Amino acid sequence: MASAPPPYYWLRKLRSYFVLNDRDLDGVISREDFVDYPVNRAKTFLGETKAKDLEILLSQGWTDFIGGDNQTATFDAIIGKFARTFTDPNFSEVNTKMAELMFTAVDINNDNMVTLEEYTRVLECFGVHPLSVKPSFEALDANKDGLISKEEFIDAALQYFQCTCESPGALFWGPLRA
Ligand SMILES: [Ca+2]
Ligand SMILES: [Ca+2]
Repeated sequence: MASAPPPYYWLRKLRSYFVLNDRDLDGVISREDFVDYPVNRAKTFLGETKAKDLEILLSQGWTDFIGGDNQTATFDAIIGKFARTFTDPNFSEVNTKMAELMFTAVDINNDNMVTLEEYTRVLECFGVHPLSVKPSFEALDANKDGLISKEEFIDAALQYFQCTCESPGALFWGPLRA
């Protein structure tokens, strides 16, 4: 079966996600890059409980979306995993579950809403500069009430990993980097 090359804008988001996570710029994402770096920062920025939530989420993410059983993942390997969005009807469901888990980690005070401060602290765990967070927050806040609801958060995550054209969710992980 012939398959079309992945759409440019979708690839650009995946490239940005890769660049964000390749902490030591060696061209592969290791488990240390993907799990240990943000979890260690989360202990400072989010506290031990949310750092643990994040560790569970990212370990699951590593297995399902990034490295699988391997210790490192190349960009092509990751593209292969995320390209399931074009072939696997259950991909949305898996992605939604991950986004729900992430919302739990992001909602630091557990009031079911994410504030700019919470989102800033979480993205800082991933190495996004605080000054870069506000445009993302505003993009994700679809109803413009100054808060990100669980639904808005999940929508944006699905847009990031599944939309092939430009959408507000492209800023889910901060500004595009590639
Ligand atoms: Ca909150
Ligand atoms: Ca909102």
